[in-house]
Amino acid sequence: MTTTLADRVLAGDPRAMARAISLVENEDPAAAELVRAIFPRTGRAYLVGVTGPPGAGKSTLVDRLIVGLRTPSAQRGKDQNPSAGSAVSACLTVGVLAVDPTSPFSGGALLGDRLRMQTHASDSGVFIRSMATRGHLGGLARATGDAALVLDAAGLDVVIIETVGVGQDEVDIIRAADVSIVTLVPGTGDEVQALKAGIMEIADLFVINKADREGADRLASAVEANLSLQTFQPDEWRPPILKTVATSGNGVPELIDAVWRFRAHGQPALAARRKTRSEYRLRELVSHRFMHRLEHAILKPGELASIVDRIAARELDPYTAADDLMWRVIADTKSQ
Ligand SMILES: Nc1nc2c(ncn2[C@@H]2O[C@H](COP(=O)(O)OP(=O)(O)OP(=O)(O)O)[C@@H](O)[C@H]2O)c(=O)[nH]1
Ligand SMILES: [Mg+2]
Repeated sequence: MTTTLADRVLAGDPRAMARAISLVENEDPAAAELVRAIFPRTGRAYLVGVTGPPGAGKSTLVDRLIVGLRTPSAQRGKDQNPSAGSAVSACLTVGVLAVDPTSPFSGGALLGDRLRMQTHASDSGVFIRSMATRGHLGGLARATGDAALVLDAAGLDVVIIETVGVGQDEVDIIRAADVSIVTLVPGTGDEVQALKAGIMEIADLFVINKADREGADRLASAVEANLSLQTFQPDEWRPPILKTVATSGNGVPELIDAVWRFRAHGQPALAARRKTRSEYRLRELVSHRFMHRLEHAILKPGELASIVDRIAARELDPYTAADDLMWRVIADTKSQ
């Protein structure tokens, strides 16, 4: 069944893509098989991460990015750029994953996003999907990474991952992206938040959205002042600070240009980033699978909780407990 689903995903069937994303979102056992089948056909899409505080205008901006990428001028910009990768024949196709780490439900808070992006509903070159937390955040980051693989395998040229927040939690999600756009808004104290959360390091491009509001220049200066504290090598990418008004589309063409410039600039960096991502995914998956096996195949129900209680009560130290659990998994594997 999954082979057929994988084939349909590879053929770019939107219903199969939606179903495949549901499988990865629900951590369905069939998801692993699906990813195995599509993985060799991934690595072609360009993954664009858009993050920022709630209400920064990310979805409005993403909507504008879709429009921009679907027009031939964005296409030209990409083709003019010899190192931007293989030329795409007709028009750029775009996938969007709107991820909300704060919401346990797909739908609710994100319904607005769907409605806002409804204008693209009839465009077969655009695929939009909301994703929300099912259980722990690590699960969401993994599901987002896998969902991006699905869209990549389906042949979409650009996959935009929108996620709310500017904290450490989002860093794991945005790690899946080839380029990270951090959106900030004037007059909300974002400067302080941004500096605190350490997002300076993950931003490849800064966007001051709602630049029609007062304080945009002040915010740009604050980000600039912070950037100037860092040393950049002469050939190193220095994140530009762009101003946009997502509601009117002002500054969006410049943003798209900056994305392509980053892409052209960062070929070695891209390879390194993809390698880091592969390593992160591998490590994360091994620990997740290990724990899953432990909890679902080896320990009795409630046993993990009682070990945790004993550690909390200082009857057992965490190192001894961890070693013991590790050996139990190894012993179980050997006995099979
Ligand atoms: N004045 C002004 N308003 C904007 C701009 N961009 C977006 N907005 C408005 O800001 C509000 C929030 O926009 P969204 O696009 O939903 O913001 P978001 O960051 O996706 O929000 P969440 O996903 O809920 O975190 C909407 O009412 C938009 O119309 C802008 O450039 N200027
Ligand atoms: Mg949004």
